[in-house]
Amino acid sequence: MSNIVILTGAGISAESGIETFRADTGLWAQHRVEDVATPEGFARDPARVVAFYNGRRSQAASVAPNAAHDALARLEAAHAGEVLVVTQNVDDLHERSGSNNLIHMHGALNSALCGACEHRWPAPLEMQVGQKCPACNAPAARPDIVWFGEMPYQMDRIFAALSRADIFVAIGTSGNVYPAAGFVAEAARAGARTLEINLEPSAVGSQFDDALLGPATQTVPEWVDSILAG
Ligand code: BV8
Repeated sequence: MSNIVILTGAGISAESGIETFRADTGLWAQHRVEDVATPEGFARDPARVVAFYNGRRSQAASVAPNAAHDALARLEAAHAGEVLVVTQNVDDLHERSGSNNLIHMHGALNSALCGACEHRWPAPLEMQVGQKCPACNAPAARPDIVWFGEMPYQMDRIFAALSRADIFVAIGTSGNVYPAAGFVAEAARAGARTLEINLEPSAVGSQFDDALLGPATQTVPEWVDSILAG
């Protein structure tokens, strides 16, 4: 009975129509990271940051999960051991496909966070700057997103899962952002077999035991079928 930890990145949602970050025409070619994905950028120009995430929230709401998300939900339902999906994505396509054992390590578009008391509540489609927190009333609402320089969520739970993983798979992630890019080394240290699924080898591709190259909507269902076939 194997324990499987799966790290996903923007590539798994690309074929649903959500832009990745580091492609030539991706989000980071259109926006400066420092402006929209750091606490300092939010402090300088909250309207710009809130508008950036409002746009991405409405885009995520207009697309559907694809065959790769569906295959991971099918794996969780049918596999005898633990299946944990750790996603860097802030869209909700994994949960809409039916994945339940899921960690959003970089936050979620559909959640709002109070910068004063850390209360969380469902984000409206259009957040406003200075919206009041329903718990403490401070005008300190922000998107519940982990920006550069902030601590990703549920790291203790992720490292505990990596330490007991038999199989670690990274899907559609470029291996440029830490600590997620370090999970393959952590899993390998714990004795897991490691697999990268991507269009091309990532920045940490040489650290994986195996690679499956091709679009996620084809490669992920193929891999899930092979695991479920035993
Ligand atoms: C932290 C906000 C302390 C969310 C994002 C070690 C060394 C150097 C630097 C650091 C280090 N440790 C930490 C740092 C600093 C920093 C960092 O990593 N900097 C980098 C740039 C060097 N990290 C942090 O600040 C993090 N916090 O470290 O706290 C700490 C330390 C240790 C332990 C615990 C805590 C916080 C990082 C959070 C960043 N937040 N954005 C948002 O707006 O969405 S980053 C952003 O990048 C997104 O979250 C995104 O998910 C993430 C990763 O990007 P990818 O998902 O990989 O997307 P990308 O476009 O790059 O790649 C797409 C891939 O898909 C490609 O490979 C492509 O080939 C593939 N693909 C495309 N289409 C398909 C496909 N594959 C298959 N099928 C397809 N169809």
